[in-house]
Amino acid sequence: MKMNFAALVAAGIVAATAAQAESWDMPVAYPADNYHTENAVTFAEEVAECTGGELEITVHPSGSLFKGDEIKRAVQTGDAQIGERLLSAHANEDPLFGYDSVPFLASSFEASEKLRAAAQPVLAEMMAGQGLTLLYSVPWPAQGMYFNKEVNSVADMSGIKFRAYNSSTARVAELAGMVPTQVEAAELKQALATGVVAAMISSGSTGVDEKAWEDMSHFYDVKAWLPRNTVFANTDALEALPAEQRDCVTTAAEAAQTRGSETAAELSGGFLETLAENGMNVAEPGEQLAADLAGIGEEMTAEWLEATGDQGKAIIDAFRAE
Ligand code: PCA
Repeated sequence: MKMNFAALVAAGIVAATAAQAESWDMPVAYPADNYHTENAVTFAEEVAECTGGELEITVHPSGSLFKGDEIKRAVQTGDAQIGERLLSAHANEDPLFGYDSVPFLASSFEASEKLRAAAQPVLAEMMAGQGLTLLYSVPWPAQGMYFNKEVNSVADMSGIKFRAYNSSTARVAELAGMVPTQVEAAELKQALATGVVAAMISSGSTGVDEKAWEDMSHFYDVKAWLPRNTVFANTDALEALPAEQRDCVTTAAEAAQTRGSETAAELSGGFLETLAENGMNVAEPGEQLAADLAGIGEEMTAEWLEATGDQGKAIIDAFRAE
């Protein structure tokens, strides 16, 4: 029996829309209930709605598809079409990726947004050169320091095993006489529980995700910087989409950036309250600690400017001019 296309669809032999729908994988490094991941899921839903279901993006949380440190490469090679990554963790490729982790340069949500805007042209161009299209980025709350004892100065940190997530966090550790180890968030709880690391710099958000109070006792709200998670697509995959679908991705990305940034700011105070409610000592750094860290910050700012030259200076100048 000969059947036409409509008859095949009606008979369930061919699925008319499913056959046309494009499926993208979106690996992310952070847990499903973290606001970055929830924001990415909403982004994917908006893209699905806008494209009438023709572009389906599946978010894979907690480094389950690709580990945090593999995500950028996976998107570059096309093994994933889109992904979210802490770009500052790639500052070893190019120090400009670390623009958001220069100590005390931008330590409020407002300043973080200005710095993002100032860095956007340089960042987009660098990523384009790697076959990636920058879509949106969302800040983490300001970074504080977690320890399992009271710390009043950098001298008190000597020899502590410190979890790093990028080269800035490793450099803070080195300059403070600590011993840095790079650990992805997905492995952080185990590293803390087994004593591989005993301290870290991160936000209240990650502290709550990891139940930091089970492993550490003190949080110092030093507000070192607000690193960002950045979402980018494989440029070839993006360009292979029909123009209307590409527009859907761009529009949803813009909305995700605004929504995610607002959510981060709304939640940040509550994270610190949760740390305190669970018994952590949450405090401002004392005078000596703040002064010591300011000194480390100055040194690291000079190092970053030295490493990035005119481009780094242009970002800081544009940030200050905003
Ligand atoms: N959480 C992420 C990066 C910065 C933050 O606040 C982490 O610790 O991996």
